[in-house]
Amino acid sequence: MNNNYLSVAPEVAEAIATGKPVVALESTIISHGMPYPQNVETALRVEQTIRDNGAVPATIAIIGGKLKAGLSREEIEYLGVKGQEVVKASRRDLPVLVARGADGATTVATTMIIAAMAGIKVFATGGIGGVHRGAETTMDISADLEELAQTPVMVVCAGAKSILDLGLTLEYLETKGVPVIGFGTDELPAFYTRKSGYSVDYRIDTEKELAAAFKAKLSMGLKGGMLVTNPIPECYSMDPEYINKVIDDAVKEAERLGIHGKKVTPFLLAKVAETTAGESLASNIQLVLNNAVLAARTAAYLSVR
Ligand code: PSU
Ligand code: MN
Repeated sequence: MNNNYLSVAPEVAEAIATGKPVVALESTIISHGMPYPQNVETALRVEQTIRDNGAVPATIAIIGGKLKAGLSREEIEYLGVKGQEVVKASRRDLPVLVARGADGATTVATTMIIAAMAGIKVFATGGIGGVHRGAETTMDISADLEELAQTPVMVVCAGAKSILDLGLTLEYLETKGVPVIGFGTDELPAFYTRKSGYSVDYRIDTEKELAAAFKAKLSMGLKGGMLVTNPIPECYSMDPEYINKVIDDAVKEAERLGIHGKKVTPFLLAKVAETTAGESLASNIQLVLNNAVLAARTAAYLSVR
């Protein structure tokens, strides 16, 4: 594949060319996932954490129609200040945004696409999109799942929030042939909490083995990625009863207001953050940092040639 739209930051390009570990980061979490200024502070802290763990960070976004792998501090600040005004860009948004020279904050799906174009194999985030509750009538299933089925990037997350139907999300991933790994756990973590009641496909306890499994997948030419779910550290996890009640209320309110399409996830995220008065935000920040550490260390094993 060759395209004139991809723009890889010099530091990232150098790392890829010389086989140094690189970790991709998404930008919807900056524009739509957290409020300003915590979004910018967190994005910069996550980048620093990746550096502290021996890898080069590549935050991904669409700026002026360019698919950027590696943003400057100013570009991160720009996306953070514009917040929800930036277009949330999933796979289907790419053609028009690029042709128009517009900006876009990349979801998990789009970040995977651009990471793969740049040659980056590991990506750290907070939560992924999935099958929404009630999807049997709304058909609201995140494009993130289709991307995991076709694009060769390892996504390190803290599981999925119960704004989704976690059982249906796992069924969908199984159908699509996406391995769901629990890092140090047999149970799928549910973002704010370490437990969900659902099992992962495999438990893996070391970064080295995570890398080995993904290398095997790539070597066999099996298309698609791998989902690594990393539980939030115990001390930052939230009370499941409390957070699940907050999420249930947010889902009901979204239904009542008739929110649909791409607005659903940002609406639910904002509602939960608002109701919990920042408590969930603190957990959210910590779990992203935790995932950044795991992704950076795993990328080191993947970059050994
Ligand atoms: N879930 C979270 N935090 C997020 C998102 C999801 O807990 O920030 C964002 C991610 O960018 C994800 C996107 O890729 O929302 C999914 O949106 P949708 O459900 O519309 O596909
Ligand atoms: Mn959707």
